[in-house]
Amino acid sequence: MRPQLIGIPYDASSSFLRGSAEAPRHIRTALWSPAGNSFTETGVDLLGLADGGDLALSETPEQARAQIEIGIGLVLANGFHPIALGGDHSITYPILRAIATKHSSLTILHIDAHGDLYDEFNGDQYSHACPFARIMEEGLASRLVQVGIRTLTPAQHDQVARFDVNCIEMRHFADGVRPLVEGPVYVSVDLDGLDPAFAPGVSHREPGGLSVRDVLTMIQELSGPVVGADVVEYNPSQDLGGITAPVAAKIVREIAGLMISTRDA
Ligand SMILES: [Mn+2]
Repeated sequence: MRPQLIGIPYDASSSFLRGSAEAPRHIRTALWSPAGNSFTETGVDLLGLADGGDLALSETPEQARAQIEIGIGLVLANGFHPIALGGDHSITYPILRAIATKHSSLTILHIDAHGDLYDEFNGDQYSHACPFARIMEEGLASRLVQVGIRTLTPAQHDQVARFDVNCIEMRHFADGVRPLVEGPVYVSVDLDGLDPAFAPGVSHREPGGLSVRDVLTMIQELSGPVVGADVVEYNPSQDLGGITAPVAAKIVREIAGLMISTRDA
């Protein structure tokens, strides 16, 4: 499978702090930094990894969503599997609208401190707190597996039940519960799923989270083809010494390696 990076510099649906629109170029810089080399941990050379650049996006959320859906559709039409560099987490909904046209049965592996399942947040159904409610309502995925969650409210517990989400809360992950994911999978990584000790450059720091190694292991152990992915919510304005960009890049790197080493279906 051929992955292609695609930058999605959009943060207008953030509920607290903006800044994640600046993330794509920082992630690319970290990915190709001469501090490292072009190989994944599993020995895949990423030299020549396709990069579609950044989408040009409107500040108007409705227009931006349409532009993201079209942009991802073009990545797919060109025969690539997208790895989206966010941006805030609202981008996952229009991405999945495009992906779902190609895959009738898809599991989403969603790594996050937050469920992002609100029916609406501050009056906005398309807030970065809501994408997985929209995705599940529209049937864009057949199964949603969440890992690292540690902020569920009663309203979100109701949504977990409504959409039959396999929600592995962080306290249960810490007890050894691990996701079982089979078949085609879309991977959505919100960097605030990691502990702020590993990834402080996020808008919503939530202590008590995953390690970088926890996330890499989950990615490397996926058995089904990864048909698309996003790495979202990196906020360079909140980072400390730029340590979060290499974390985002490392996750992108291992996802890309896994795609490259997977045969096309
Ligand atoms: Mn989050």
